[in-house]
Amino acid sequence: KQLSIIGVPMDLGQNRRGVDMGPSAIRYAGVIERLEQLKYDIEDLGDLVISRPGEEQEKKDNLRNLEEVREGNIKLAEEVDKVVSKNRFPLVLGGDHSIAMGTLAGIAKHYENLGVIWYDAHADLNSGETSPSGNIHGMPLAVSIGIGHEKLTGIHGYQPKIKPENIVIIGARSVDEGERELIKEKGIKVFSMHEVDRLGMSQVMQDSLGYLESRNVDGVHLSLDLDSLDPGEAPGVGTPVMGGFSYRESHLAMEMLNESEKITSAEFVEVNPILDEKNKTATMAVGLLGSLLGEKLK
Ligand code: DIR
Ligand code: MN
Ligand code: MN
Ligand code: MN
Repeated sequence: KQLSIIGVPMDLGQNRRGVDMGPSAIRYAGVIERLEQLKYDIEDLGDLVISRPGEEQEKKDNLRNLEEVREGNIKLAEEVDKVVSKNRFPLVLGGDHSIAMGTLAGIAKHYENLGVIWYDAHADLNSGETSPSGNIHGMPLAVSIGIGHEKLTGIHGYQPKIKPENIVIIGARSVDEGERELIKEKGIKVFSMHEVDRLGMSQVMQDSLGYLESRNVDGVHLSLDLDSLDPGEAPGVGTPVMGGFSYRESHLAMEMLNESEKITSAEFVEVNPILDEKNKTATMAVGLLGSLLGEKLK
C-alpha cells in the first residue's frame, strides 16, 4: 500500500483567511503517524508553494483570485499526475475546495471513467455566471465537468475531467439556484441530508457505491469537505451550515468506503484552524482518514 501526501496551502478560493494552514493543522493532528500505523509506505511530498497576491485583486468575471487559483491548481495537477503515474494513492490535504480542480485534473487522465464522491454541505457546482459569492471554492465540481471559465476548465490541458453521471454528492444542504438547475439538467446524483435522514447513512453509502458500480467506473475519488460535518463537531470551516453529519455517521461512511475497496484517491479540504476550537476539525479529519484507509477494531 503506497500513498503520497500533498499539502495545498490554498485560501484564495474564498474570502476567509486561515484555511491555507489546513495542511499544517492536519499534520499537527498526527496524520502521518496515524497512517504509518496502518502499514502504509508513505511519501510526504510536503506542501506546494501557492503564490499570494500582495493586495486584494480586482474580481474579474465574478472569479476571485482567478490567476492565483489557476496557477496553484496547475502545479497541483502536475504533482498529482506524477503520484498516480507511480501507482501510488494520492492523498491531498487542503486548503480550500478550489484545489479539487487540480486534484481531479491530475487523476482523471489516468482513468477511462472515473467516479467521484463529493461529501460536502454544498454542491460546488457554481460558475462565475451563477455564483452569489465569486468564490472559486464553490465551483470545482462544475469546472471538472467542463462548465466555467476556460482558464479553469482547461487546467492540465484537457476537459472535461469527469462525467456528470459519474458523480455522487452526499450531504448537500446549502445549494444555490444555479446549482439546482445544473443538477437537474445534468441528472447529477445527490443524496441530500433529507435522504440521509430518511434512509440512514448505511443505506446511502450502499446506494452510492451501487450507483457508481452501475456506471462502470474504473476508480473513485473521494473529495471530502469538512463542512459536511455538523459545525458543532467540526467548527473549523469557513462556511459552516447547520444540520450536518455527526462524527459517527461519517466514521461509518468512511469504513464502508474502505470495505468497498473502491476508493483510489482522496482529498480532505476546508480545515481552517483559525476558526477552530483546539484543532478539533483537523483531528476529525485525521480520524476519518484513519477509517477510510483501513483502521478497524476487528
Ligand atoms: C456557496 C458556498 N455555494 C458559494 N460554497 C461552499 O459561494 O458558491 N462550498 N462553501 O464548499
Ligand atoms: Mn466544498
Ligand atoms: Mn462545503
Ligand atoms: Mn473505526
